[in-house]
Amino acid sequence: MLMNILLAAVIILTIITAARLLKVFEFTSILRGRKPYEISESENNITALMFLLSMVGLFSMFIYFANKYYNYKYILPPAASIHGKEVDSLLELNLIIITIAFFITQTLLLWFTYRYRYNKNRKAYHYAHNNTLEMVWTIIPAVVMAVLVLKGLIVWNKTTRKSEDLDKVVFELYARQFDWTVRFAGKDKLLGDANYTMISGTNTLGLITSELIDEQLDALTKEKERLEVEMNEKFPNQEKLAELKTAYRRLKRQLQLVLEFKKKSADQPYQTAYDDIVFQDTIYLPVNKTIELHLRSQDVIHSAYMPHFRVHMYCVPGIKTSFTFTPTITTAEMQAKLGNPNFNYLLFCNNICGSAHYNMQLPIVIVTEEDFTKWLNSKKTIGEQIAEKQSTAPAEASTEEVSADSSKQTAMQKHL
Ligand SMILES: [Cu+2]
Repeated sequence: MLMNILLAAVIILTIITAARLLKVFEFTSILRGRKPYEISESENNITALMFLLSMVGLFSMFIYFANKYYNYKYILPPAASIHGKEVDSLLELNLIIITIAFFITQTLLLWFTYRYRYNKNRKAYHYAHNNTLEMVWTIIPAVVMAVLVLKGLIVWNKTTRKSEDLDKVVFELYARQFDWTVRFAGKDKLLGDANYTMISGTNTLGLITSELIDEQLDALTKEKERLEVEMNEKFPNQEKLAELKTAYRRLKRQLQLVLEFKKKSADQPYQTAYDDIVFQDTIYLPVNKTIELHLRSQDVIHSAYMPHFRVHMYCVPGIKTSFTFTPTITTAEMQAKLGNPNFNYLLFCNNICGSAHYNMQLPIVIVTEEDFTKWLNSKKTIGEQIAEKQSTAPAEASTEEVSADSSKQTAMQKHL
């Protein structure tokens, strides 16, 4: 603290001294019969030389800092996915081009300032136009930009296209303030249908199955009746009544939409969700297998970021996004590589989405295919959860959630 105050005092005093010195120069030049700010030839030469010196300083600083900070610690951690290596080479290509452009333009800028400094015997040449020059500095950047965009587009297409690999692993990340819900597709490699109208306290993902439709219809009907009673009270508060009416309209619309699912399910039952696996703790993924990640959001825009896999994709309410990648290094291998036995891959939310945004992270463990299958088989599917719920408890008393909230805290503490 004291050091900071001293430092601030020194800086302020230096500025005041410099300002006073400038005043002194001004007065002495007036005394010598010169106009204030008229620059002598030697002063002009010194200024020009300073440009050359600053060029040396600038370049030395650039080389020093690039050497010091261009590494895993400050740029990106080692890539652990196939396309991650391509992303890194794109980044490197960009940096190489930018560095070359930086050295060329800054050399020209600072050298010209020195070389063509003011000289009273020289008159500036008016150089109005040169077509060749215009062509060169338009075409070269255009070609370079086109190459960069095309190379980026190739990687983008690869990662955002759904995979045709039959052996792929399909999972979904569902974001909401402030946690992630993970859902793995079962053997059918399909994520069961879901819709926002189906979202309830116990069905956070809005999954659709016939049981969940009935549950939702039941809950919505009860809520509708409750609202009706409240609206028909004898001496209603007008403001409250307006609020109730809006809620009632919304509820009726939701009920209508859920009823449509009910009708549809009579012809074609919703069955794809039964083998889905939903949870909220550590994600296990197999190494060297295609992973097809789907993303949704319940409330605001979130962003799923797994830096080691170079996976980064927005979760947008109302829009489904996706990302395909293949992890190449298991957690154990990465721990050995980094010499850090506590290392864990992580999933973050990378879009400031509210007050507890920092809380949106989950550990990821990359394991062999065998271990992954074992882990996945140890989890209960939605179908199993529904069956269990129906056999053990009457519907009303049930507190079991489709997504296991309670397991999250302990799992996070264990892993972080
Ligand atoms: Cu978020």
